[in-house]
Amino acid sequence: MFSTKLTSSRANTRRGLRTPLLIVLSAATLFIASCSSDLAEPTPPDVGSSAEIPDTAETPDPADTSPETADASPETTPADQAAQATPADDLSTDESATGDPQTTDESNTTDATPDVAIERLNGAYTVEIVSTRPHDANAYTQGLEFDGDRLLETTGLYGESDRRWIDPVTGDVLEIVDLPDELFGEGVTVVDGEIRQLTWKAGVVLSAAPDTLIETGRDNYAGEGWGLCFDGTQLAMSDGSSTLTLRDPATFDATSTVTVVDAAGQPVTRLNELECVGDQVLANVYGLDTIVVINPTSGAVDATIDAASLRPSNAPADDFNYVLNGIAFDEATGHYFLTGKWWDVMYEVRLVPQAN
Ligand SMILES: [Ca+2]
Repeated sequence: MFSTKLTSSRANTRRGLRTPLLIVLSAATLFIASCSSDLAEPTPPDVGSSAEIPDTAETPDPADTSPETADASPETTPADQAAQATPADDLSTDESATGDPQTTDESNTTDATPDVAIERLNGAYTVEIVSTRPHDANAYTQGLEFDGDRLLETTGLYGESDRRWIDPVTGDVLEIVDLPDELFGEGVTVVDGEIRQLTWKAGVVLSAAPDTLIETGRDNYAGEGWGLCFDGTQLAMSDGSSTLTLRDPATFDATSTVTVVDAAGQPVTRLNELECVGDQVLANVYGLDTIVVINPTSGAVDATIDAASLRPSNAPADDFNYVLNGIAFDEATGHYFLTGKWWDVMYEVRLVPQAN
């Protein structure tokens, strides 16, 4: 069950680390802003070009720098701690910081249509909020997926990574298992009753039992691990570049790769958290409020989803740690659950075609 002691300890640790981190990130953000008026986020290493993303390759990868930077100087002032207070100490009771899910929750009333048909997405979409749910603001979200009426979430950072079952209504952590400190957790999916969780740079995919979340095995792969999803036949995996790697779900062996390109034929880099929906793959684009919808056979971007309206009050603008990064499709309603790293809320949304 959810351990208050464990979470409080983790929360205190991270809060203590956040002030120097913000200083470094603010400096990086100012530098980036001086280089680009269009995008204030950095480009992680080993990514290609993209028409939407200016070249900011000289800026450090925030995922790469944040743990180390944070470890360097953990001092935090009382004022900082107060300013950084989150609802994570008691997710079940603090509704003031989470948008009061009761006032906006329509999902279990008139809007729910069980087991809706999955429509292929094509064109440009925005999101319409159906409900707002609490989310652990100490969760550096890397993967999110429904399994029945539970949500499976994985988190990152060295020494803070875990996998957890959460209640999608209350946001309560129902079960949690930490990763070893040397593993930086990434995306997750469930394959035939087995959890598969990526790690960032270790080249290791973990297996775990759904009932207990306890690790049951490991397989290796080449390169970085970012996002993962399973369409019922094959796995799709991202590595922060514009490449999707398709894999055999039993062996985790790569079966093919495809380069994701936008309508202008430009590679779409920084593909991050994934969600397999029907025969399409949705991908967060790291550092952007945009989700791309990919044909995993051709690599074409069939659709885009503008989720810029979702950034919560606890996520500073232009802070590339608090980015959108969590997509879970709810087959019961056809809605999507979206959240981000360290966000204190998770949104249930429906997709709305953009005018014109
Ligand atoms: Ca997902």
